[in-house]
Amino acid sequence: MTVRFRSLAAAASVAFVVGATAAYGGKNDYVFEPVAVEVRNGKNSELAVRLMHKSSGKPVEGAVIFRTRLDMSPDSMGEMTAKHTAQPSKEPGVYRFRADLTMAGGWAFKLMAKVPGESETVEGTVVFKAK
Ligand SMILES: [Cu+2]
Repeated sequence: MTVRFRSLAAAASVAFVVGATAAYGGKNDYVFEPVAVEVRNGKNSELAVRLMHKSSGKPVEGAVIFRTRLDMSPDSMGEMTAKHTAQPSKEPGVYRFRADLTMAGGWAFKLMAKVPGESETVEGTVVFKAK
Protein backbone atom coordinates (compact mmCIF):
# COMPACT_ATOMS: atom_id res chain seq x y z
CA MET A 1 0.00 0.00 0.00
CA THR A 2 2.86 2.35 0.78
CA VAL A 3 4.31 1.86 -2.69
CA ARG A 4 0.97 2.54 -4.31
CA PHE A 5 0.56 5.73 -2.31
CA ARG A 6 4.02 6.94 -3.35
CA SER A 7 3.36 6.37 -7.04
CA LEU A 8 0.13 8.32 -6.79
CA ALA A 9 2.00 11.18 -5.15
CA ALA A 10 4.62 11.09 -7.91
CA ALA A 11 1.94 11.16 -10.58
CA ALA A 12 0.31 14.15 -8.89
CA SER A 13 3.57 16.12 -8.82
CA VAL A 14 4.21 15.36 -12.50
CA ALA A 15 0.73 16.61 -13.35
CA PHE A 16 1.47 19.79 -11.45
CA VAL A 17 4.68 20.45 -13.41
CA VAL A 18 2.96 19.83 -16.76
CA GLY A 19 0.13 22.18 -15.77
CA ALA A 20 2.59 24.90 -14.81
CA THR A 21 4.36 24.63 -18.17
CA ALA A 22 1.10 24.83 -20.09
CA ALA A 23 0.07 27.96 -18.19
CA TYR A 24 3.40 29.58 -18.94
CA GLY A 25 3.05 28.99 -22.65
CA GLY A 26 6.42 27.66 -23.62
CA LYS A 27 7.92 27.27 -27.05
CA ASN A 28 4.75 25.79 -28.55
CA ASP A 29 2.93 29.05 -27.98
CA TYR A 30 4.89 30.66 -30.82
CA VAL A 31 4.73 30.17 -34.55
CA PHE A 32 6.70 31.48 -37.52
CA GLU A 33 4.61 32.27 -40.60
CA PRO A 34 5.49 33.53 -44.06
CA VAL A 35 4.69 37.17 -44.80
CA ALA A 36 4.25 36.04 -48.42
CA VAL A 37 4.59 32.43 -49.52
CA GLU A 38 5.60 33.23 -53.10
CA VAL A 39 9.11 34.58 -53.55
CA ARG A 40 11.23 35.34 -56.55
CA ASN A 41 13.62 32.62 -57.67
CA GLY A 42 17.11 34.05 -58.07
CA LYS A 43 19.87 35.94 -56.33
CA ASN A 44 19.10 38.40 -53.55
CA SER A 45 15.51 37.22 -53.21
CA GLU A 46 13.55 38.69 -50.30
CA LEU A 47 12.10 36.35 -47.68
CA ALA A 48 10.16 37.56 -44.67
CA VAL A 49 8.74 35.69 -41.70
CA ARG A 50 6.48 36.87 -38.93
CA LEU A 51 6.81 35.47 -35.40
CA MET A 52 3.44 35.26 -33.66
CA HIS A 53 2.53 34.61 -30.04
CA LYS A 54 -0.45 32.27 -30.45
CA SER A 55 -2.31 32.88 -27.20
CA SER A 56 -2.23 36.68 -27.48
CA GLY A 57 -2.36 36.80 -31.30
CA LYS A 58 0.39 39.43 -31.25
CA PRO A 59 3.61 39.62 -33.25
CA VAL A 60 6.75 39.06 -31.19
CA GLU A 61 9.38 41.78 -31.29
CA GLY A 62 12.99 41.46 -30.24
CA ALA A 63 13.47 37.76 -30.95
CA VAL A 64 17.05 36.76 -31.61
CA ILE A 65 17.14 34.32 -34.50
CA PHE A 66 20.41 32.55 -33.91
CA ARG A 67 20.25 29.60 -36.29
CA THR A 68 18.69 29.23 -39.72
CA ARG A 69 18.77 26.78 -42.60
CA LEU A 70 17.20 27.20 -46.00
CA ASP A 71 16.82 24.03 -48.03
CA MET A 72 14.64 22.34 -50.61
CA SER A 73 13.35 19.55 -48.36
CA PRO A 74 9.73 20.27 -49.48
CA ASP A 75 10.77 19.05 -52.95
CA SER A 76 12.81 16.10 -51.61
CA MET A 77 16.10 18.01 -52.01
CA GLY A 78 17.00 18.46 -48.37
CA GLU A 79 20.70 18.67 -49.17
CA MET A 80 20.17 21.60 -51.53
CA THR A 81 20.73 24.72 -49.44
CA ALA A 82 20.80 28.44 -50.19
CA LYS A 83 22.94 31.20 -48.74
CA HIS A 84 20.99 33.88 -46.91
CA THR A 85 21.56 36.85 -44.64
CA ALA A 86 19.42 38.72 -42.13
CA GLN A 87 18.20 42.19 -43.07
CA PRO A 88 16.87 45.06 -40.99
CA SER A 89 13.09 45.25 -40.54
CA LYS A 90 10.92 48.04 -39.19
CA GLU A 91 7.71 46.04 -38.97
CA PRO A 92 7.02 44.60 -35.48
CA GLY A 93 7.50 40.85 -35.36
CA VAL A 94 8.71 40.64 -38.96
CA TYR A 95 12.17 39.27 -39.63
CA ARG A 96 13.62 39.80 -43.11
CA PHE A 97 16.26 37.94 -45.06
CA ARG A 98 17.85 37.93 -48.48
CA ALA A 99 18.61 34.59 -50.07
CA ASP A 100 20.39 33.41 -53.18
CA LEU A 101 17.86 30.93 -54.49
CA THR A 102 19.06 28.66 -57.24
CA MET A 103 15.97 26.72 -58.21
CA ALA A 104 12.23 27.24 -58.53
CA GLY A 105 10.11 25.21 -56.14
CA GLY A 106 9.61 24.70 -52.42
CA TRP A 107 12.15 26.02 -49.95
CA ALA A 108 11.94 25.30 -46.22
CA PHE A 109 13.28 28.01 -43.96
CA LYS A 110 14.10 26.52 -40.56
CA LEU A 111 14.63 28.90 -37.67
CA MET A 112 15.70 28.74 -34.05
CA ALA A 113 15.11 31.79 -31.89
CA LYS A 114 15.39 33.17 -28.40
CA VAL A 115 12.27 35.10 -27.46
CA PRO A 116 12.12 37.71 -24.69
CA GLY A 117 10.51 36.23 -21.57
CA GLU A 118 10.59 32.67 -22.91
CA SER A 119 13.19 30.29 -21.51
CA GLU A 120 12.77 27.62 -24.17
CA THR A 121 14.21 27.92 -27.66
CA VAL A 122 11.49 28.57 -30.21
CA GLU A 123 11.79 26.59 -33.46
CA GLY A 124 9.84 26.85 -36.64
CA THR A 125 9.79 25.98 -40.32
CA VAL A 126 8.32 28.25 -42.98
CA VAL A 127 7.87 26.97 -46.52
CA PHE A 128 8.28 29.39 -49.43
CA LYS A 129 7.54 28.84 -53.10
CA ALA A 130 10.16 30.25 -55.43
CA LYS A 131 8.90 31.22 -58.89
CU1 LIG B 1 16.35 21.90 -55.77
